[in-house]
Amino acid sequence: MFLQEPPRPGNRMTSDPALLGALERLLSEQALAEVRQDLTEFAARVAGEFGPLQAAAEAQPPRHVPYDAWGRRIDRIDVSPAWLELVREGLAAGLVAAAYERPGPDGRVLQAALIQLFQPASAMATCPMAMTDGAARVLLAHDRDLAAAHVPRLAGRSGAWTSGQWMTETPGGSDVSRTEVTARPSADGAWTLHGTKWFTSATTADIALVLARPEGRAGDESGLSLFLAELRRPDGSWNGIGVRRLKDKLGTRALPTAELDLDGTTAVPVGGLGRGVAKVASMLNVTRLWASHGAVGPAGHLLALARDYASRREAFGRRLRDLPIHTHWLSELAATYEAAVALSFQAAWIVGAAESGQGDPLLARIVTPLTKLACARQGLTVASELLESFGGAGYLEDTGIPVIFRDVHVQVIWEGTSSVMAHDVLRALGKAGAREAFHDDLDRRVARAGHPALAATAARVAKAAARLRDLTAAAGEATARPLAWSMARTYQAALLCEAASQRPADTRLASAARVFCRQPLVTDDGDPGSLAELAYGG
Ligand code: UCC
Repeated sequence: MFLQEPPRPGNRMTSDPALLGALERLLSEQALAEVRQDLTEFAARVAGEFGPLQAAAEAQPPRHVPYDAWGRRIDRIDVSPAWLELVREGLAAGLVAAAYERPGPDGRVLQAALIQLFQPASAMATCPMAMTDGAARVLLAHDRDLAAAHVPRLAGRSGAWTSGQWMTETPGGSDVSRTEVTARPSADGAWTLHGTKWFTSATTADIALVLARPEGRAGDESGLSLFLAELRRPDGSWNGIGVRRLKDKLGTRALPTAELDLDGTTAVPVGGLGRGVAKVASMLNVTRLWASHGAVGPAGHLLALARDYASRREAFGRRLRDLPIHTHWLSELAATYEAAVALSFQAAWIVGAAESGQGDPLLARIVTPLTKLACARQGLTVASELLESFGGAGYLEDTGIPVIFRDVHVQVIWEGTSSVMAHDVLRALGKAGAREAFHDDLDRRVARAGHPALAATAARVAKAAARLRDLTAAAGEATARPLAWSMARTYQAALLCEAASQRPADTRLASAARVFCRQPLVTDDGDPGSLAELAYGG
């Protein structure tokens, strides 16, 4: 009987040219030399010992224990020890710490590699880390005292604290201006929080940043404030927190996501009262970067498996890799993956540069939602097609492939859906100087695309970039999605052409640019007629 050998991902630090190429482009030789060994050892652990931990975490999803044996309300949330170990491992490897130990572009680029490597074997242990990174940025930006007290332990490695991010309530996950949780002043100058948070991820956190409305404040965004709450009192009991239930989710099943009732949760305002949405936005910008890496990493892992499988699996008398139809398909997926890696790493560089005062915050402001929009969806699409590339085996739970596909799906939703990202791009384009920052950066990259074999491709990208200047000048809500996608695709195309031109001998990169640019880069809506009739069927 013929038996198929299972595909193996190998060590992606040696087998993933897109990932390695991005590191080589964006880190100096010295910086890469400093981190290469650690990254390679970490990638070996991802391919080896973390897989069984992930499987154990998935096999033991979180459990809510409302009462103890004697009838006392305890609201314990039991999570798999394997999942907690993955959180410890990720923190110890520096997934959060990298951005603080090396503030600037290098730190965010190194972090990008760590997240993209870890994500497919992490059982979503990256979720609390993303929020922790975001919380540290908020505190550094808005509250010097809270930052001094908390950032050293949030940005640490062994024994580091983690933070939650509690925004979503029943009136809306996108429209947080309708937040109903209230904050009441208490006698000692602290505040207490009251109400229900509808989606709270990673309830194992030590602290959470919570959006709430001080009593008597306006019922819109202007009345909101951001608070920091510790989840537990010194005796280990909940800080005025009751667990309604755990969420039953399509994926991210090892991650404890709960509905929480806040009833007297002691908290302190972050940076004083007011401007709650604007403050939490600095957290969202960080977690959106993580969500981008969180989609690209799993696509890279599945691509590595698919490449290995193509060398082992025979069909119709040939290995898959020798079937032209398979090669054509995988090359398209590889080109999209290459573009997603290029954009996600470039965004990490741009954000790191802006955070450390070496780069343009307006460019970071616009590139962040573009990156989340494109990379989350591309990671999901590529993962879906790669699942298919294993035939029926890709559909079987015990191959470990379906869990990756389920988990990657969340990246298009949390931290803002695609429409929220497109809307955020519009909002960012409206900031004085932001549009120019984006176009100038794009044009600089287009100008550097001088690869001799890419003349026609580079000309298409230049034409798209020029057309985009008109489109971004006249941007409106109805076409926000196609506009944001046009910006993201054109920027990715420019990054690929630029990268290929830096390394003319790397024919693989030039092919990636050509294949990626076969699709239309800019969507011109033209006059499509009655969209409402089409959308709603009447
Ligand atoms: O919590 C969730 C799950 C947690 C787990 C995450 C882990 C990730 C792990 C990855 C692992 C690999 S999911 C919940 C996610 N929720 C959201 O993402 C909210 C989505 N909604 C939005 O983003 C909306 O666009 C809002 C809330 C920002 C829009 O609200 P408003 O009320 O319309 O807000 P405004 O008026 O547009 O903005 C209020 C202020 C403005 O400042 P000023 O007044 O100075 O102009 C905006 O410029 O906030 C500013 N602002 C921003 N600033 C708004 N968005 C941003 C931004 N992105 N960056 C900077």
